[in-house]
Parts: sequence; C-alpha cells; structure tokens
Amino acid sequence: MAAQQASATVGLIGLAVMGKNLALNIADHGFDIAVYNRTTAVMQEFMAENPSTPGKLVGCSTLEEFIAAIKKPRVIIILVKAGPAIDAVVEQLVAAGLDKNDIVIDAGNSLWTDTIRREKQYADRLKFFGSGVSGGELGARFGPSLMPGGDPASWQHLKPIWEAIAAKVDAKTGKPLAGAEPGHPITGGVPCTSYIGPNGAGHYVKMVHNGIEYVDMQLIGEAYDLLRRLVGMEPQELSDIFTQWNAGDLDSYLIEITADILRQRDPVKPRKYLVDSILDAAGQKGTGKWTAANALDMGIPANSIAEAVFARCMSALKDERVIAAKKLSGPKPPARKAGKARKDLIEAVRQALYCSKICAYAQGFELMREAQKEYQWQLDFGSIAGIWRGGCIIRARFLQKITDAYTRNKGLVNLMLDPYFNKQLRAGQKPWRRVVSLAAENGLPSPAFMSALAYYDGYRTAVLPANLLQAQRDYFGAHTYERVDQPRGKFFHVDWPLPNRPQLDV
Ligand code: 2AM
Repeated sequence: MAAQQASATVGLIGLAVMGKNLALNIADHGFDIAVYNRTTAVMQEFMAENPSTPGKLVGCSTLEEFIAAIKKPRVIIILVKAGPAIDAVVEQLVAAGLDKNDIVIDAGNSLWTDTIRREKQYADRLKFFGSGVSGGELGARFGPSLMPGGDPASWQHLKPIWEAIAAKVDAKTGKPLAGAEPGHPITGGVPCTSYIGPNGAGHYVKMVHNGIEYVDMQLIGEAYDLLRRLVGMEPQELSDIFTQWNAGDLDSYLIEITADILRQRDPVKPRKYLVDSILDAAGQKGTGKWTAANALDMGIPANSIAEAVFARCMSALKDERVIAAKKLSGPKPPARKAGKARKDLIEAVRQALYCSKICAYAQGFELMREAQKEYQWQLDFGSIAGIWRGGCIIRARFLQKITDAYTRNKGLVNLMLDPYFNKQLRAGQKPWRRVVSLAAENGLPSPAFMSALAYYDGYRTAVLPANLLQAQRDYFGAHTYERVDQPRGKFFHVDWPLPNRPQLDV
C-alpha cells in the first residue's frame, strides 16, 4: 500500500527479524505504523505476509514516502545494524526532509558513547534518542524489556508506544504476564519500561544487562558441568533438576530454557542428547566485552563479568584445548556420587549458583552507579531491576528482590549489603565454598563461581594485601603510599635500603 497522507503515528526502518517483530507488536496495539527497508522487496514481502493487523501497516518504498506517511512530530524507530549504518540512515532521513522536531530512536544494540555522540551531532537537525531493547525475537514480538534514554521531552512522545508494547508484569508479584498472541496483546499489568536517563543512559543500562546475562549463562553452564562431572548426572536428570530449581529462588527464563535444552534429543542422532552434539565453542557479539572493558576503564571490579567473557574466549580456543587436554596433567575424573552425598552436592551447587548470581548483579549495579557519576545521570536502580523483571533474557524472580532492596534503600552502595542478599550470602557461603573447593581439587574449570567468590571475599576484607603491593610500587618506582595512621590523600615515600639492589660497580 503506498502512503498517501500523514496517517501513521510512528515509523520503523529496518525490517530484519527484530524490526519486523517490533513493527507487528506496535501494530497489534492499534498504532498505525509506516515501515521502510533499504531493500524494498523485504518490505513488500512483509506487507504481503501481514495483510490485516489491528493498527495499519503502511509500506513505503522510499524515505520521502516514509516521512510523508508519519504524523508530526515524527517518531521514527531505527532497527538497523549497530555502527555506521545508524549514521547512514540518519543522514538519509535528514536528506529526505526530516524535521528538526522529529524524534529518531535507535533501538539497536549501540555503544552508549555513540548514542551520546549522535545526540550532540544531530542536535540541530533532529532529536536523537536511544533505547535498549531486550528479549530477542519473541520479546520484540510479544513484549520486550525497553530501556529508553535521551531527551525527556522526546520520551513523552515515545512513552505511550513503549509502554503499550513492553512486556508486562503482575503489579503485586512482579511475575511476567504471558499469553500474548498475534493480534491479541496483553492488556493490564506493569510495563517493563521506564525512562532511564539522558543521552546514552538507556544503551548503557542495556549493555550492563548483557554483561550480567553473560555471567548468568556462564554460571548455569558451570553448574551443569559440575553436576555432570562431579556428581555424574546425565542430561535428562539434569533437565529435571533445572526444572526443580526453576520452581524456587532461581526461577528465571535462562534456567527454564536450560531445562528444555537438556531434554532435547539430537534430530540427527535421536539416541543422543543434542547438547552432546553441539560443539563447545561459544560465539559473542561484543556487548559483554564492552561491559568488561568499561569496568576496566572505570576501575570497577566486575571480575565475574570479565571472567564470563574470557570463558567464552577460552571455549573458542577449541583446537588448542584438544591438544592441551592430552599434554597438561590434572586430577583423575571424580567418582560418581550416590545417595546423600549426591543430594547434598546438588543442593550445594544450587546454593553456589544463587550466591554467585548475587555477586554478578552486585557488580552490574556497581558499574551503573559509577557510570552515573561519570555521565551525570540519576539512575533509579529499583526501577531498572523492575524493567528487567519481564521481557528480557535475564528475567527472573530474583529481580523483584533487587527492586525491593533499592526500594528499602535508594542509596544502597552494594547489593550484597542489602539485608536480604546479605542473609542469602551468609546462608549459602558454606556450600558455595565447598563447590569451589571441589572444582579446584578435581580440576574442573569454574571461573564464574570462583571469581564471584573472590569478589565476595575481596569486598568483605577490611585489610587486603595491597599494603605490600603499594610498598613494592614505592620500592621500585617511588610511587608513594598512604599510611593507616594518617588522613587519606597524604602520601609518603621511604628511601628503601640499598643492600638488595644490584651492586653494579662491584
Ligand atoms: P537490508 O534488508 O536492505 O539489508 C539488518 O541488517 C537490517 O538493517 C536490515 O533491514 C538491513 O536492510 C538494514 N541495514 C543494514 N545496513 C543498512 C544501511 N547502511 N542502510 C539502511 N539499512 C541498513
């Protein structure tokens, strides 16, 4: 259908999977939406596949037609590949006649610093806005978690659409509301979106979400590996265990899909489980790396996030690992466990997983706390956890506990210090330590469990050996040190004794 007049409430550019699904979600909520794709055939196919939607789809072959089809001020969502394609599309939109008051929303996985740069760069031509979108294809179609960041006035124009299409959770329990179908979206419930902050705040929070997601996935992988190799469990039994865990504190999307994955048979070799036919080399698109790199830049210890990224890098060294497995020695494979020992170990792994998960989120929220200082944002951490309760990949019962923690104390310094999480860590640390010890004794790699425990122990240690380290720095480089009995910020240096230094003239 060619656009005749400005009738659409919103426009969307980029009809790859996410774009198509988001457009259909928007139309399902009764908004008329203009759609455009660089390759026109993709748009035509999309229009042909969706002849009747509650809100009208207006297919446009040119950007001029697209712009003419949308009511002013135009709200235009771009869902094209992150990077230079965003700038290319924005420039094309400007050339096609976009207005200064029009709002362009980058809903892709853009680097937050690019969003900050773009808002400034295009300020005299349009209002550039960024929004994190999480939930994959299904989330986009039936309710994603949306993390909008930019000018608050622009948000007012986007808000009705974003609140309508976002995932919904129950107002009392915080549990995701399910059951949306094409043409029949969920009505009611609390939307998983709210204004995050200016310029790049939305994309930043989305990035941290992904960093946490990396750890969540790695922890589940390690739990699976330990149960398999330490306890001696098979995929079907493991699937049952994850199903049980999903009924308790660990209730989450990732645990739920893990239970499904572990019972899946290999379609090529039906006597095998599919998990055993999948090569152990993980890919990554870069958002975990961005989070870890940002933690290094800001000097915030997010070691589990970094370990989760490195664990994927280690997995990718498949060929090297296969050779090294024959050359580097380690302990003998542990014996299968039975009876009470088996039951206890399974429960210990569950506790280790829960405690490590608390640490991963504590790291993510520390990152956001530091970033808000750096960029002068005022993030509402309770609300951010609230947005993640539904729609996104890390959605979990656990997120309600984080919202509760920040509701109790808006200025909470570290999640681990909240009374609820503090209690969980106290209760779970013995089995957690046991699991980490057993992993080390038996030579089973558990970088996420181990780094989370190192984070916990580091954070609760009042005196770290950094005194010795600082002395070393002063010894070889006169880098100075502060004293325990003097105010912070006062620096001292000692002329270290010479006898241990090389006597060059002897
Ligand atoms: P295409 O179908 O014409 O390739 C994901 O790649 C989406 O981003 C697709 O809809 C793709 O359009 C679009 N895309 C990628 N690079 C683009 C660019 N430079 N300009 C416009 N659209 C682009």
